[in-house]
Amino acid sequence: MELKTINIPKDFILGAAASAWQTEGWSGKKETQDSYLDLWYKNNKNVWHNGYGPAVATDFKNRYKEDIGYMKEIGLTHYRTSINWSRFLIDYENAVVDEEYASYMDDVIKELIRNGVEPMIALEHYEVPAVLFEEYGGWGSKHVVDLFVKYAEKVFERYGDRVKNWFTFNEPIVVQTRVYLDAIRYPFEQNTKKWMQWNFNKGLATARIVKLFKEMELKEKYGAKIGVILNPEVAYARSSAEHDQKAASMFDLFFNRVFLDPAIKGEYPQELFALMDKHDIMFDASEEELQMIKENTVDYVGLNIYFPYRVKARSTAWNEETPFHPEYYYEKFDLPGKKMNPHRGWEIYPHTMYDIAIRMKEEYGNIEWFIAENGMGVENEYRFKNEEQIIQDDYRIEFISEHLKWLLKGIEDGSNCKGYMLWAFTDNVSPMNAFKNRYGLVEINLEDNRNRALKKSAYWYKQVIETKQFEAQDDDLYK
Ligand code: BGP
Repeated sequence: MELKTINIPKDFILGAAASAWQTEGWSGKKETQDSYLDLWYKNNKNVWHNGYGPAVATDFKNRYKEDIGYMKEIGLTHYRTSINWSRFLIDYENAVVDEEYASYMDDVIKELIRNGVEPMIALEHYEVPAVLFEEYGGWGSKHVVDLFVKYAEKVFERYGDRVKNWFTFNEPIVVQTRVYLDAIRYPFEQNTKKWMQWNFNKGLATARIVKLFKEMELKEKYGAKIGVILNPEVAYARSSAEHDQKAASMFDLFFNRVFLDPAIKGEYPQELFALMDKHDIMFDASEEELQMIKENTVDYVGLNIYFPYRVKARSTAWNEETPFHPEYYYEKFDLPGKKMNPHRGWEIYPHTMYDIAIRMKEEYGNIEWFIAENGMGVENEYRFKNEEQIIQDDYRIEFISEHLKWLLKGIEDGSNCKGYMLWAFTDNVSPMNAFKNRYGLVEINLEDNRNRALKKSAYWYKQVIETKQFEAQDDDLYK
């Protein structure tokens, strides 16, 4: 297929992402400062690939100056990460700040800005403190919501004058889906009602932080914005038939609209209330809390988009003895001939970028948004090293190009998308898969003292940032 040159709007942001727990490591962490992820890792090390986990990660805590140097070299203008709640405080009830961690964070932010890289920061990327998980049931508790607001206030007091891009959560649906819905993560409890309460409490927490943000006048004083980073899994029905279409819309309701609607529209879909009632999974929400959500919607959203989710109507009976699961209404559909990333087991379908872009325009008031994560994890990348020891990750370059191409087409058709953040800046630790699949522009060599090296994609990305141009397949669909 022929290649065509694609132009990127001049003000379009091209950055890269990571998170605190996936990079920083435990250096300097106190015994009482485990996060939920640390707790899971400690209780279940055997499921983490080759035993690697958050303990050392990429050692960013000690090597951030070196890493920010690489950001500068690549020309990244934005870096998205998180502040680790479990480490930022030493007393979660009274929001007592850990000065050592806070000054490290302060240095990271200064160093980023000094090097021309805008920090974009989430307050939680699965780093809910372990002790709050054990004592109160984590996000199932409204008290934990109160504590999160107290924590956020301290963070804004410290860094609110310098960080312009804030987010309450990264992928707020993920932990409870793995833990309470699918029961594949510690502590392996299938409990759909808990799942729904976590969903609601995180939606509420977002609204409360938006309110706090307004009260602290961070927008007025510093031009800052507050949003949330969600991971809608764009649902495609097997067929145009009504039963398959319904399956897709049920999936969308339970996994996408459950966060998109309250955050952007300030309201939960009415259909969701009826379904929660029917299946006895109604969340506990007061009138005041629903009002809080209504009055405090986000300024913008980040979306993490990796793969499409294909569904069909159920063809087998639901086992009525198991707790309700949204799968009651759908089954996963295995599209024949689909293109796969076999390492991660995710379908590659760049058109998803266009579809979500148009959806944001048409169904969500064309709110400002950006791609907060998209990328390709590949196993054993060492085999692609050339003689100069540079990983030739042409598959990643193609993956990014094709996704960017469709995203830009969505912008051309009016979607208010402002940027693209690649997952990830460096290789880092995934939940459970650890260092198995590598995502980075920058290689982390575990065999060689975690030394860093730019991959071919880093040089390519640098050029794209500089020229605001790249080449992609000239397929008919694009015309
Ligand atoms: C997103 C998370 C990231 C990152 C990424 C890649 O869902 O926000 O933290 O891990 O997915 O997925 P994985 O690491 O599971 O391969």
